[in-house]
Amino acid sequence: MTNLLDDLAWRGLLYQQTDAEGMEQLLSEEKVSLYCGVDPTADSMHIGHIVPLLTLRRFQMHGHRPILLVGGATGMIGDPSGRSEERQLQTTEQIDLNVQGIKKQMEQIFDFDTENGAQMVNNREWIGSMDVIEFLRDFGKLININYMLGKDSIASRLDTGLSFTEFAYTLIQGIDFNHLYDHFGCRVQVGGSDQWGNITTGLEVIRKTHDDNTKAYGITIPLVTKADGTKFGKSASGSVWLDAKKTSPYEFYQFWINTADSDVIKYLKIFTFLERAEIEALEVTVENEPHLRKAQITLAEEMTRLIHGQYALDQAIRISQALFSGNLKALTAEEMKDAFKDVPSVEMAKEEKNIVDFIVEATVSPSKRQAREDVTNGAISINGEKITDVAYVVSGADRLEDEFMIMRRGKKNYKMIKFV
Ligand code: 629
Repeated sequence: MTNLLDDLAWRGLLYQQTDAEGMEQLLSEEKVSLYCGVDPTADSMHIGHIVPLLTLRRFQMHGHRPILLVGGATGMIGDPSGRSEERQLQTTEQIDLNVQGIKKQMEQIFDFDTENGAQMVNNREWIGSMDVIEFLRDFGKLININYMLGKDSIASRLDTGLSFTEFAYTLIQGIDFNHLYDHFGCRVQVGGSDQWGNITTGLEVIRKTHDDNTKAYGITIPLVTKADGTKFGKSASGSVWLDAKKTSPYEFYQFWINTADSDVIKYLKIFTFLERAEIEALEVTVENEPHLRKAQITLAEEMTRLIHGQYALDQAIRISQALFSGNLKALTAEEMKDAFKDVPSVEMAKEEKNIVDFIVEATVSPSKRQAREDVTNGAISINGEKITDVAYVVSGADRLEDEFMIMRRGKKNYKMIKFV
């Protein structure tokens, strides 16, 4: 098996390391426990969250043991790292709901019952019961204000404003690392590059509360970037969520399919468990036959299967093929709704109407004359069925679930008609 750190480096997953040599030595000597935390700011994770989690899985595949921390306590505070503005506090009830959602998603990504199965923890377990005097005496005293002011996440907010609450956040995360070090034998913390300050605070706490030869390490992962400079992880409709109710498996699949040639190999390295030889073979196809989009298809399949499973992947592929071929009849009403979510839509009344009038009212063709011509030429279809008779009457039978219709003009112009 290839060396884990070499593999991580090749994948572009190593950004900063607190002690690269020490860590290399550690991993060559023993199987370790390591952790990454996610704050329950929403009831679902998005694809930005999974990069460090997938990295933990890579460690797990090499025999190490992942600890997944859900920030039931830190989520009550809000991490200032990488943010230019103070956060709005969320209610305990909302945080609790979010914790449930995130735990469920973590359970889907990891193995829990093998010898080095993942463990899940919630920092509310130890932070929740700590009183303020204990916090200030046992931990506050360890950290110098000057040290904290040197951190990016804090320094960058001094001008625009930072509450004491968010200022104290980094120390809470530091206490977590110390707690996991003591009670779970955790030696390494992994996070995105924005987590560097919090990870090093943890090492500081560990150093101050233990003797000199204790050893813990931190590594960060670079921010995922796009070659065109726009922000990674957004689709037309916003963040790409893991929750199928927020981002359908079809949208999820499409997000990856739409990856640029200049990004796709990088993403295969970061997000998939394909091996080096397989990724290098795909790199050749991007060079020689980019129009086949083999690398994008592989990426989309791997990611959709990983997050949503084989069945949802098959469905996403079916929708994509139906859209590509124009054969909408192969789809269920549910699949059509999903497929055309981002297509322009118009609202119309539930009335019987001549096809030509209907087309004009739906703004599918610009004029009656054009509409008549489009119908006669066979350019118009309703729910995948061609309509060539200008006397055709659009009725309830053309409505899917009595609610909507997909109308197509020419090869690619779709419109969703919603009936009200
Ligand atoms: C307590 C809380 C800990 C350790 C970590 C944490 C959460 C951490 C944080 N992370 C981000 C989040 O939760 O805020 N303070 O949204 C997010 N993370 C994944 C990556 C990240 C980071 O979950 O580390 O860099 C995004 O890629 O922003 O004891």
